[in-house]
Amino acid sequence: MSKNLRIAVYPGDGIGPEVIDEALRVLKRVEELDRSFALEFTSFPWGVEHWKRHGKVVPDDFLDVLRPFDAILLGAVGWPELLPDGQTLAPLVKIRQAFDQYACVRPARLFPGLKCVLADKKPGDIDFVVIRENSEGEYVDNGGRLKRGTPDEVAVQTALHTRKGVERILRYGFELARTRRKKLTMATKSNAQRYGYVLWDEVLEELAPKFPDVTSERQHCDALIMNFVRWPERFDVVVASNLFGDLLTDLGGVLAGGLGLAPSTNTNPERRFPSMFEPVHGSAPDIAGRGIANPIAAILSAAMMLDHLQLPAAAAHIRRAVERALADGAKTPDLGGKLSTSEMGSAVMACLAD
Ligand code: GGG
Repeated sequence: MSKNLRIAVYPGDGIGPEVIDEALRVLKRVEELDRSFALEFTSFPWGVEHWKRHGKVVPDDFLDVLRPFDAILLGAVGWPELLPDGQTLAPLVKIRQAFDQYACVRPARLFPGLKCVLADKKPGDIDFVVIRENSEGEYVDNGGRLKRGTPDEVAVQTALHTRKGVERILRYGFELARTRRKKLTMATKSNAQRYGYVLWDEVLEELAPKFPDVTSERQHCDALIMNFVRWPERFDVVVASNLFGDLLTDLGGVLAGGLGLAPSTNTNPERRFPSMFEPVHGSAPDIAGRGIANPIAAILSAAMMLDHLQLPAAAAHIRRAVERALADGAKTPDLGGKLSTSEMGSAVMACLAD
């Protein structure tokens, strides 16, 4: 009997709809080939266009609309010339927090056939996963502004780190490290941030003995960024706060061939709410509408969605096809090639059939 799954699709702005179209084509093809599951997609045209028509980026009840779905597939949000970043990004952050999608999983793996921006690094040297704490930290909407527009203006933005939040994301990282090369690195900045990151350090120290098979360490985030560039092969699982994780994963994406390839999850591990899957990249207004965006990050995000939906064979099928297409030389302009977005999608589809 086939498993029926309902997927909410939020293509968003800029190149979001272009790359999501290709991810949907690939998902539909895998569904046809696999036959053990059926995906029902419902698309929500939210974002800048919705704002132009209704004065809001998303409808007021958008969380209630999304809640019954099995998963959410997101493209990209934002168009700074048309709307302040804070407005377009807010629904994305609200989804992550309201649905307790506390584990943002962002793998960085250099595929065969791709060049690394670092001299002498090859596939195998770049293979790590950043686990970004996704529900609190620096992204909590906690602050305010005083004396606006005056020379004495003040802005306060307070990060919030809870023991529960830090402990559960570190546990998630340790569990993942157990299935990989058994090494965990935690990003900290406890030399300068004497409250929040000291809590992170203490929780790591308390948890480490519970995972004796995993080697753990902490690095100040500034040094960690430098070490990503110097010695990427030394990293396996990296756990970071919300903001640090956001910053580290743009670099991780570039080390693994480019942001056009970097997938991401926003996972609620307990499955009480739908999880969300999205490319790491943003809406890239500079290339929107030109049909040249790389759809691989969206396609790999769709594969991560299938993994979460407990369809590992279908997910692996997509990943193999992507790997094969890239090894055969399929490349969009960001990778130095000439393929359009849909030609890249077709190259992956062709490899699915093999
Ligand atoms: N692919 C989703 C997207 O558009 N992300 C843009 C962005 O700025 N994200 C910030 C974040 O992930 O916190």
